[in-house]
Amino acid sequence: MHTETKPNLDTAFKKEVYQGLTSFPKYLSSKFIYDKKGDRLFQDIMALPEYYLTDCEFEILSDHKEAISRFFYGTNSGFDLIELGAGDGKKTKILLKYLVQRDINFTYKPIDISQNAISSLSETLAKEISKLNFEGETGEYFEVLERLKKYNVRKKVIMVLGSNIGNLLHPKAIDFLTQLKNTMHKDDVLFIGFDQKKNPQTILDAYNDDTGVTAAFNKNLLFRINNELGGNFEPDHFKHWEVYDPETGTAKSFLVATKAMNVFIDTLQLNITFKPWETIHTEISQKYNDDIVSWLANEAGLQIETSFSDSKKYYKNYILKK
Ligand code: AVJ
Repeated sequence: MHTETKPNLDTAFKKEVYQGLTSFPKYLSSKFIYDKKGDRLFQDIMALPEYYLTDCEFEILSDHKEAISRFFYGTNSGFDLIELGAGDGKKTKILLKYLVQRDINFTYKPIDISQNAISSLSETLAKEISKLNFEGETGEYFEVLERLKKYNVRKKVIMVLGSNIGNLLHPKAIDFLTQLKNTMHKDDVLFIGFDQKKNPQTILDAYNDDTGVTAAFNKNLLFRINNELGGNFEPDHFKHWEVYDPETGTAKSFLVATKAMNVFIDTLQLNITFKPWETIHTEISQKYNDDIVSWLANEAGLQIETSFSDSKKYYKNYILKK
């Protein structure tokens, strides 16, 4: 009898790739897109004219930095500004510069799943805002939440920009917000961005640029499996496909096999077959309105204190409290 040796699934990446590619229908998690190349492709996405999210949030932070900061200020002991999914910090810098210029007592604690992002962020911050106190950390949201509990000496401002929460389905988003709430005290605030429902075409275009940047970003999952897990995916034979459902507000990304294929992933000792036009679901980017945000917040035991919007009303940043 042929006995299979069990592959050693000793990292989240291996475990989840194995899980997702042996499921039906197949899926992979977008959180694994972000290696050095993925980070760069996401920066390219943020610079796309179609990807309105970044510009809208930039506008909100620039126009309302004074009003927003007022919710941050604590007592004399100052506050910790903890950013989940800090990325390249382009938008955050507006607030950081404003706070440092005013000699506000705070420490910036950026956390990101990408070690690469945290390293380059540390470098640019040291250069551009030399008076800033900061301590960066690497990790996934849910594992990092545990560590948040240790920042309990003074007021906490938790910041989640970029509508990053949109990668989570509602039950997971509630879970995430609940866990954030559990780390918060009465005066702590959660400052969080939610991309809003709008013309479905505008949303679809944001995830479907014809320069192919988003396609390359999505396919980076396959490149990472090839490079890090010894896979032999042919990314050229997968097509990036985006759908947006205006009823649920969910944008969904897929990689679609354009022909029958066999793929072998060496470190997982895994053979996968693709039928022609078979899909891998890779990402959701949820869109919201005030009712949905307030429902999610309430489910998690949080309240909307106020919100800030851009002039086109495409995007909103909310101040949530316990
Ligand atoms: C970083 C998760 C907010 O979903 O809009 C951009 C990632 N995916 N284009 C998003 C993304 C495709 C982005 N987030």
